[in-house]
Amino acid sequence: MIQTQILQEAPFSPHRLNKYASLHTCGNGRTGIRGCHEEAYTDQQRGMFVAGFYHRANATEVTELVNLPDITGMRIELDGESFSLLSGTLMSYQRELRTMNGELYRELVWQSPAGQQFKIETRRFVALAPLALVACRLTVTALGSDAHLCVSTGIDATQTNSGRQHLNECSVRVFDHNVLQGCYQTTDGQQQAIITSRCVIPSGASSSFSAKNRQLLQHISLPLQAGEAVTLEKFSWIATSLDADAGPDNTWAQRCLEALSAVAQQSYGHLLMEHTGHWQHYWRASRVGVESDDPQDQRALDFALYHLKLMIPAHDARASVAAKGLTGEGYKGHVFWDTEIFILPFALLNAPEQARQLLEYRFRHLSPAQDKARRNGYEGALFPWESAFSGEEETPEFAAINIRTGQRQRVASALAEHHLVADVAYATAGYFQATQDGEFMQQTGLALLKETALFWMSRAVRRHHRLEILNVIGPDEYTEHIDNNAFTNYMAHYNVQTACEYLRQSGHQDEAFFRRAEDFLTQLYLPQPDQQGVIAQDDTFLSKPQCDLTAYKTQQGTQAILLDYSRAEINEMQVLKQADVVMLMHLLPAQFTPHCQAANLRFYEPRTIHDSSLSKSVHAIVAARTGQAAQALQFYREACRIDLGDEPHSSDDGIHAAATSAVWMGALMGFTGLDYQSGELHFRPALPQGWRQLQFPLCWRGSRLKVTIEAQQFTLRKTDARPLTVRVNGLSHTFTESLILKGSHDEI
Ligand code: IFM
Repeated sequence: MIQTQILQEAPFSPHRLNKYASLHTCGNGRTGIRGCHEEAYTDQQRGMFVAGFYHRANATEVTELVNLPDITGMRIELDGESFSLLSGTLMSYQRELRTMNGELYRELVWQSPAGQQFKIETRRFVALAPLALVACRLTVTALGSDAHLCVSTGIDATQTNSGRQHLNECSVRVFDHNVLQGCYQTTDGQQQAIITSRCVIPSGASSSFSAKNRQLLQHISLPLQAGEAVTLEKFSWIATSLDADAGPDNTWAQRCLEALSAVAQQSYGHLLMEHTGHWQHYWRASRVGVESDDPQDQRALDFALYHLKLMIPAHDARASVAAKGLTGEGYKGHVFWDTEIFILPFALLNAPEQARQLLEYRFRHLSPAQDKARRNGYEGALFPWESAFSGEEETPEFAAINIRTGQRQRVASALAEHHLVADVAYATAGYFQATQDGEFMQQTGLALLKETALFWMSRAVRRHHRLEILNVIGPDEYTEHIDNNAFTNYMAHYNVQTACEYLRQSGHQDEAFFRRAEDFLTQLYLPQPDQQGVIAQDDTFLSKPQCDLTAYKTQQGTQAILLDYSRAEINEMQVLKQADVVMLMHLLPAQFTPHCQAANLRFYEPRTIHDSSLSKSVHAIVAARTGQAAQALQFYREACRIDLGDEPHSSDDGIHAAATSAVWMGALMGFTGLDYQSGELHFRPALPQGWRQLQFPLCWRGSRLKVTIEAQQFTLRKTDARPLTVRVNGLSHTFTESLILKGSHDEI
């Protein structure tokens, strides 16, 4: 059994309710349930989300990932007193997410205000198979004298997305005196959800039911004998109209009842055992092991891989990864470039079929992307900056209101943050390099590459006797509407170049396309390094005044600078929200010398606040690759603390999905120098001080590899005997089953 690190919340703090609700989410890539306490707290934001289940409440609202009716809440009364961590006395408390099997576990001893002590244990998991199953268990022991327990639980459809109600309650029923079922429909009538729950209650318990104010509840009442543990198990089946076997026929609700009844024959313990087996399979296939002086490094990696499993909708190519996964309402559950650039590499090198699906998500939405390009006067495909289920642009037109001025700030990303187009192409090329999946290339990849390339060719304009890309936003969102953003121009160039390469290889005949592409490639302006090696982020960046960022850097992630300056003012200063040129160095390292990479890191980092969670890890990677191991480790550990750090509200509305994947990326692409975009596996090991060993699996072109890096040895093992060529520190090695290179990192 692989024992991964547990994620403990200790001690209980009401200030961290929502942070831990996000971190302690249980899920399976299809359903995510926030790790809220069973009992209610005023500020606690419950959440259950199903990948792809979006809805737009009305024309003035933004499409959101629907927060579904809750099934985890329980009102627990002990001798007539409501159990709450905020009343009575907490004698002991332990709450942990067991990442080895995705079980959320809590054990505590509570002394009620009347002085009676109870031991309470709660457990839950969202099954890896079947995906619709959620299991919960409550065990209560009266530690002093006999007592009485009342539990009310069921299906609570008062749940909203921060006040917006997306669902109508269509019917609620109780079957056979023990099964509850609620059928819901989005208010536009387009989608349905059926939630079915069943409690297995101890003998001697009595129960009644109520359906009132959108709450369908079972009320269970039973005596507790002192010292005797009493257990209640609750199983729920979460079905939505996205499921393959969903309605419209009216037997769907019946099938949900049957499906639940089949699994609920088994005990929580039995189902947990099976579920643990699935998680163990995942950990055996994907775990990254680090031997480090600081145990937090392993914890961060286990946390990241746990959440990666939860966020990738491996079951359904119609869904992609939301910016907060399925852990909260943040960013309305929308999909950004985060998926292709931060999350897809993990899928690609562990379960390539999942990376393929993530690309198929874009391919399915080629048509709306082409429409968006046309509407804006371009050719090809302009993928939306934020997308959901339909593939339409979902970026809100305005950001939150400025309550001092009453003005709303327009969000320009949908209009100008076009680099996402090249990011999709970059991921497509990377997928093919790592898999050589010709079928994908024919059916999906070539169309993605060609349509994205066409976009750039039509997007560039002739100015100063060259082609330029004007009025864009690069990854650094504090700098808007700029010309020739280095990141965008280089990525667009890469996009068109790669499209040409693959289209030619496949025998594509469109000569007019190739001529136009050649013209684009030779004439597109690519800002060059100056004498110090610095590449201008855009045409005007270097002429703007610098700003002392010390105060803001200490509060990074909070966007504190926006309290002192308007966005328009920030736009006119050398202030970066997140890595931009440094990001480019990370994605296309082969195009820049190590000296140039280091120079840009040195130049831009002091100008970067890291207000975006996507920034630190990228700095870590570039620092590690340029031989600055100590600085890299510092960036890396700061990146790991984005969700795991002490800040009590850092993750209230969900974990940072891309930053989480970047914990994996930082370890591999930074400290082992892993790069695959060119079609060959490259390593340049540079373990930081305090890391004795780093070990991880990789899936490369159908082979399963195990990489082990130690101070004096680099080992690659393979499970098949096909010859493979890899490059370590620039030197080519071909091997069949294993490659062992002895010596320090520089020597091998
Ligand atoms: O995609 C990111 C963007 O780069 C910065 N703001 C948050 C988005 C979602 O994570």
